[in-house]
Amino acid sequence: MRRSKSDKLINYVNELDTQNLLSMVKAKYGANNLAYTTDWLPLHTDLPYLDYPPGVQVLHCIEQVPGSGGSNQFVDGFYVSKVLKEQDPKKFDVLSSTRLNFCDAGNDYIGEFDLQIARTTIELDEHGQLSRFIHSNHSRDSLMTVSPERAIELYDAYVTIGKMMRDPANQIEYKMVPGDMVTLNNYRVMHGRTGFTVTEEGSRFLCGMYMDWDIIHSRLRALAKKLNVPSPC
Ligand SMILES: O=C(O)CCC(=O)C(=O)O
Ligand SMILES: [Fe+2]
Repeated sequence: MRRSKSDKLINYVNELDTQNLLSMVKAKYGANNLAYTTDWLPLHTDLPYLDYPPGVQVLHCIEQVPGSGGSNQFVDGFYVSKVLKEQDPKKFDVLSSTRLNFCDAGNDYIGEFDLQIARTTIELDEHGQLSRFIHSNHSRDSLMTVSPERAIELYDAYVTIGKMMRDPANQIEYKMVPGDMVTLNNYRVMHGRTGFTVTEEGSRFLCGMYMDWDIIHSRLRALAKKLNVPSPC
């Protein structure tokens, strides 16, 4: 098993990571994922086609392209949802009650796979509070299992929140340098990347991994007990 430095710190890696626990994010010939190209990678949360997507993602920069390109954008999905709710509650309701279909199909080292799920962009808990924000347009299925009338409303709301997330005022942009490590709440924060060019001067390589909130919370509680301090969760 390959283990990263961050894994040793927290002592847990999501066993469902389909890339053998760690994902090697670099441009590859015959890439089966947009992340493994040099293209612009639109804002998304990871693995939306799983019933139980990983709660936390870690991206560790090993190599970065010199010059332009290869920088990351981060957007708080809860923030854009809250603003949408204030500005257009009907569209917020559509996005929190209408499911989109997600899929990922292909062939990799475990053989053929065909992952599919339908879920809402905005998930609410029993008190109507935001509990998850899941978005990935490039993992969205062309299939829509709602009525044509609802599909029109859904696209309308989807375009509105899409414009909000692409507004630079709602984004943090950062170009990682080797040694940087970004940790993201994958149930809330979207990440994207500008396109880049691989030259003789340099390439780009990030090492990614996932963790689950269950285990992080469990670790925090166990540590709080051991250190005799109040548990943060
Ligand atoms: O290349 C990047 O900066 C991010 C790639 C990505 O989205 C991922 O590994 O999940
Ligand atoms: Fe990603």
